[in-house]
Amino acid sequence: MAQTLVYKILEPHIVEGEPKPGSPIGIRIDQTLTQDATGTTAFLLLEAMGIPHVRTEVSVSYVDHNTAQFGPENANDHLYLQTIAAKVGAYFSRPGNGICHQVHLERFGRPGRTLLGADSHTPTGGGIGMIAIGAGGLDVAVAMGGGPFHIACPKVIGVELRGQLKPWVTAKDIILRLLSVLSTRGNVGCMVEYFGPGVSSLPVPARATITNMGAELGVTCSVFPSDEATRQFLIAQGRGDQYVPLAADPGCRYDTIVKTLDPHADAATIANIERYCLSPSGKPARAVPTEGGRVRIEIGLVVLDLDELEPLAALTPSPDHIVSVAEHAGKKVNQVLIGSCTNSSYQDLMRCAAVLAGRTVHPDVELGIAPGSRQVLMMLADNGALAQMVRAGARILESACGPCIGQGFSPADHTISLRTFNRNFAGRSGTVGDCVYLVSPETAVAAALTGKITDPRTLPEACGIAYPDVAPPASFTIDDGMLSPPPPPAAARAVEIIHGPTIVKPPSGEPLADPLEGLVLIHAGDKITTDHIMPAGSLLKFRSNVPEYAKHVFQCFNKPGEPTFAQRALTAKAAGQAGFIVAGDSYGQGSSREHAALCPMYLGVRAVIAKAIERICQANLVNFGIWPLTFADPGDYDRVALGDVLRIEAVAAAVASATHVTVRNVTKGFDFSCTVLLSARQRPILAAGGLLPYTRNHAT
Ligand code: MIC
Ligand code: SF4
Repeated sequence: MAQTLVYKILEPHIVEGEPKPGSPIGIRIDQTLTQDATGTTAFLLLEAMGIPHVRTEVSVSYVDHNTAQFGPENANDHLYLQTIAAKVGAYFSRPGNGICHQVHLERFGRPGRTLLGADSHTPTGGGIGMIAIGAGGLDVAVAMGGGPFHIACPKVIGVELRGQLKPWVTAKDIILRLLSVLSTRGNVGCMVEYFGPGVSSLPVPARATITNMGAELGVTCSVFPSDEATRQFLIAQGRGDQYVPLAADPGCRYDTIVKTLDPHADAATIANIERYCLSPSGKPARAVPTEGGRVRIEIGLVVLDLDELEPLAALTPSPDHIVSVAEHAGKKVNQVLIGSCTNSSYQDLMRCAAVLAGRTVHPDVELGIAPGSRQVLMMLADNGALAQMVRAGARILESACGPCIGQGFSPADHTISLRTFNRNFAGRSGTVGDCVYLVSPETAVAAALTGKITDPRTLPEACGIAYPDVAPPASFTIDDGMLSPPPPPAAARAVEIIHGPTIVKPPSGEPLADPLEGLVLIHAGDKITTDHIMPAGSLLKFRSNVPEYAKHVFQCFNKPGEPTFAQRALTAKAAGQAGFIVAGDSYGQGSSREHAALCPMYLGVRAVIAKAIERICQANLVNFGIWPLTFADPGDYDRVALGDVLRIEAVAAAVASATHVTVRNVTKGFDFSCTVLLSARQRPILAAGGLLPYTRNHAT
């Protein structure tokens, strides 16, 4: 049977289960990556599981998130990561070497391989033809030890690219358009596969921009074929021998995706689905009324004509809040930031440098540029582009995550910040009430010069700036001087792992009480992101200290003068009462940070009941002994309130085998039903109190 590319790569990696959409599978992981903000916990858990040596083809520990180093915490983490990497046989990418996803693409990504990363943007690797998946650190630690990674066998969403991008329209505009069609919700359990005549004109880093933001779609990963552009990229990285051609079989079929939407809330998405999607029978997709005043649309294929695309932007608070740049042209801009793992490649920055050459940044605009890697930075420095940027008035930032994770460059109140990043969740920039537009580097640099939102296609006429057509380089500068390979075994044995005093051993989970009675500690809305649950920014330095970091759980919902979420949770815990989190749709969107489960667990949270829970979040909850449940009838969400006491009987039996469980609202005196979101593999893990106690029990 003709196979999709996803299944061509996935099938030889399946070590448990059947390759049928929806059925649980375990896959062999060839490569792993961790970054410092998630990696410290991942390696501490690796140690806790007693895994002495990595058993993958390649495991890389990157330091790119916490590079600010205010106080000793970050540096202690770096030292720990450097020593544990040497001890267990992982590569160590030192601070300054670049953002994990960019460096991994440059130096390690290989078509046809699987990559598991403790960062939600790991799917960047799909740009080079990998099945690259983001996960919690504990799952990555298991994969480092040679264990399989478990997912539901995916549905495959086909995206056909036709035509070719016009000047000033970019890969970022492709993924923003796709976000306007598929949105950030309802894509759990799917992988996206790109194909069609439009693919060949996109170089690997442009493909990686698209697969990177597949994370915002909520899909497990996205993948491009491995073709001539992939071969050229690998040759230019001195790794031509790692090329293998890979593509879907002609005539393969993509899965049907069904969306049920509210015509009032989702009008724009419905219009975009009807415009850009085909039904399973190949006709234009059409919305059909269904129960509750909602509509149902079946999507067989998404078709994007690249020559029809225009520059787009995503507005705060969501990456799927898409508008055309032309529509917003003329609005005053105070800050422009170019970088992040989405858009900081050599070609991205060369185009920006060419636009800036011989010109000056608008006096009211602060322009920050962070090259994605030391390779990119060195090449810009060597060819003079860096000097052009500096001369134009850009502030050059370290090759790291920086402002993308709220580490500095918070915009002024009531001003517009244009960023080439991938996330614009409210407040992520560090400014409450921020107004962030996610845009392409071309749109960003246009605003940097004009001081207002500008459709870059107007630059030639309005400012005499010709489109900078930058070809992919025939060879990249290869210097792995800041990438330490694992030492030989004898040297590794002599390495002492340095656990600095600010690194606190992560707590382990416990089995659920039976019956489980608890207090609703929060009744949150839709799209609760991991940034809401466990904020980053200036708090990132507490990642290796759960008791300290846990003080900030749900901090954005705390009210002045009232006890914080953490205080209320700890009071309940001290009184022997469990905590429940109740939330709406898409709970746990965004980051892979397992602290969004680990810290609530530390505070005594034992169950999350939501309308829907995102994939990585669901896995992290189980790994840390928190029971993920969804309302069988979403209408029950409104019947539960903050402070209600909920009770679940016969917990052990439900965790062992039930598909549904009855929850009693003790305060209001009624019962409601919840779906038990557990795979067969996860049931004994939750019963044991999480993956760590489960592994420990099975080791003895
Ligand atoms: C992010 O972009 O939100 C992060 C910071 O890279 C996270 C990882 C983390 O929280 O450490 C992610 O995307 O997984
Ligand atoms: Fe770093 Fe931002 Fe990419 Fe996350 S999204 S890995 S914070 S650059």
